[in-house]
Amino acid sequence: MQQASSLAAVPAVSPTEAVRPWALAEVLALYDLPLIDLVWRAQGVHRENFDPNAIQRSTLLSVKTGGCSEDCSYCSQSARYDTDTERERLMPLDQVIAAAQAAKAKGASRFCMGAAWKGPKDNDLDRVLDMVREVKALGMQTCVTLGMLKEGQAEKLKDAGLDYYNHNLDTDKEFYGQVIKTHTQDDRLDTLDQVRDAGINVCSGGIIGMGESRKNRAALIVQLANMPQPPESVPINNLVPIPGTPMADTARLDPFEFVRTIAAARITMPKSWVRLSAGRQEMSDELQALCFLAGANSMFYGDFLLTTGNPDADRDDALFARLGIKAI
Ligand code: SAM
Ligand code: DTB
Ligand code: SF4
Repeated sequence: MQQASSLAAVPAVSPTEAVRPWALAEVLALYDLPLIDLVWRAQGVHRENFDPNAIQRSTLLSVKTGGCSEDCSYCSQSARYDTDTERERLMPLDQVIAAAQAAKAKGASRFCMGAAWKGPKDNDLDRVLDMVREVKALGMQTCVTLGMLKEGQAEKLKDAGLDYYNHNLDTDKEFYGQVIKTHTQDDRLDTLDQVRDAGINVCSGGIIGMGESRKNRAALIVQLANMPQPPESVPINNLVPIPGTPMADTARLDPFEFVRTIAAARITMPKSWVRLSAGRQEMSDELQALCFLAGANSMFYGDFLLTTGNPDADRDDALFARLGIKAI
């Protein structure tokens, strides 16, 4: 594989051509491009593979909140940190159905249910399976994020009609141990293998702005892009600093570095949906438009993510109208 060590060495990829495996130096060279060149190139790849004026919208619901055994340093839901997040038990089925109906009425095409677990116990999973069946019956795409899966659980989710499983690699292997100590990135990869083997679409991305280096960010993109089959959906989250967590005072990432990360994801994973995820509430409309120009074509829609806010649906509707974007 050619190692790109200078701008001249960035391979001139035909937009439709997926170049894999990606070398870290190649992706770092993408990050080093002038922003306009990088965004231009990402937009070219985007247009070859997607309608550039269409954005997929998913609504999130936290079906089990807080009290998680894991120590992820960014998370409001870890039992180890003193945050404002109140613990809540697994939500009753009728409340989940009502929330999904409301999301559908507002125009979301996918409903994502999140649980603050290391992984689901079998009896909890049975209740989530009912949620998946009922949401699917509404005619929506279904997604869950439940933590690490044990053998057989992915197949049960598939049988219930699950379309996507979200499980983020979150950060580069080298940086992972500085963020999370209660499990390893290999544990997460194991769950992703199970999801893939069960025939469920994979949704996996990460968080940036946690104090990682550009090299760490590029390495995460390389890892995702070089999977035997890249994730169908790649959420790029900007850290939402949560008071009480070890990351509460982390310095804010340069927004253009966020845009570069979206562009790098788009170029290296031409066929994947790249999701502009957490952190959107703090972004201006102009910055979001730049992210769409760089190839983001999916987002969370609705006033809440899991425990933090998201732009009001009305603000998003107005933004789409101003940009001439259609929701899908
Ligand atoms: N417990 C499950 C897990 O860890 O996969 C599912 C829920 S967990 C909250 C889902 C994802 O939300 C994490 O992998 C992380 O990428 C993202 N996330 C959590 N807290 C965040 C924060 N403060 N800022 C940005 N993203 C965050
Ligand atoms: C993902 O990558 N981002 C979403 C979803 N998958 C589950 C979660 C974002 C959480 C942001 C912080 C919070 O609201 O607690
Ligand atoms: Fe638990 Fe998931 Fe939060 Fe980690 S990210 S503490 S596993 S809810």
